[in-house]
Amino acid sequence: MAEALLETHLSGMARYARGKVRDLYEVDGGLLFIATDRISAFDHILGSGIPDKGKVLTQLSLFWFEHLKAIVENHLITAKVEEYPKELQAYGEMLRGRSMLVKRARMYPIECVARGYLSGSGWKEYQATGEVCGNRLPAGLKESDRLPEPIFTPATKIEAGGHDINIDFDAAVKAIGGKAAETLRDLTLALYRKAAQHAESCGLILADTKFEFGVVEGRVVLADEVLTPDSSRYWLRSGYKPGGAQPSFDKQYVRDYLEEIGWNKQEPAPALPEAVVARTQEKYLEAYQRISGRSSLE
Ligand code: PZK
Repeated sequence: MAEALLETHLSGMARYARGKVRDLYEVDGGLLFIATDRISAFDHILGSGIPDKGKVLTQLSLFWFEHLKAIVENHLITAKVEEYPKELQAYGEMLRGRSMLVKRARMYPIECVARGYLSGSGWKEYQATGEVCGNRLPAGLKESDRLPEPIFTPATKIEAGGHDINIDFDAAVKAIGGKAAETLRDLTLALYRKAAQHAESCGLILADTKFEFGVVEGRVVLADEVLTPDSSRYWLRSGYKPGGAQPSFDKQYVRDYLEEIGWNKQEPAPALPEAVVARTQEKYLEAYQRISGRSSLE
């Protein structure tokens, strides 16, 4: 098995942002987005990576950028290492397949979430109030039920560690203005509908997903990673059974293992046994194959 890439070091280049799983560097002509093989569960980065996970997530984002480009422009410049600035050529082997050169955008300070099913924080909020982010829903819905219509459920970004906070549309208007909030809501729902339709044709349910948008040269662009298992909830259509939580398409073996060993969900996060790593790696590859229709990462 190939080794997992857990950290990136590009000497002499300034790191622009570091996420749980992705690293973003400032480079000539844009930003370099690198997806590592790190994996999180229960809000912690685990002690083991999943080999090729960063490649799968990058190739999925590229597939979706292409699939969705008629709806909205995106921040991608190129994912071909040969086209990267020359100071990056020394890192070609590390970057190939798992990186993208993107346009620097002025990012909107909200997370744009679309939900077609009732799960996670949406299910919690619905049980308490009958609404999700100001969207009133029919009474009597069960956990994981399909919603009558997809809904826009924005959230505010919380730096390092904390959970995003769900907000209603009025709070999004206060954060970014009415015109922008309407634009991002409409784009989010249009992107979700198109992606959910494709996922369904691949035997998957796209329960919900998170987009981030920015502005480049005055135009709204889709940024960040898109429709990856890290930014989305994918469920297998076969076996879908509302009335409880659905197994995670990608992380279920990891969660089951962590529950089985009784980890208290505090640092340090455990490493994973080889068999759990191998089975999880297969799930990421399967997600890529189902969604992209390609049999292997190039
Ligand atoms: C940007 N993030 C989220 C955090 C990551 C990513 N095109 C862009 N221009 C300017 N800023 C960003 C982007 C994008 N995408 C994205 N933060 C800033 C983020 C941590 C690690 F890889």
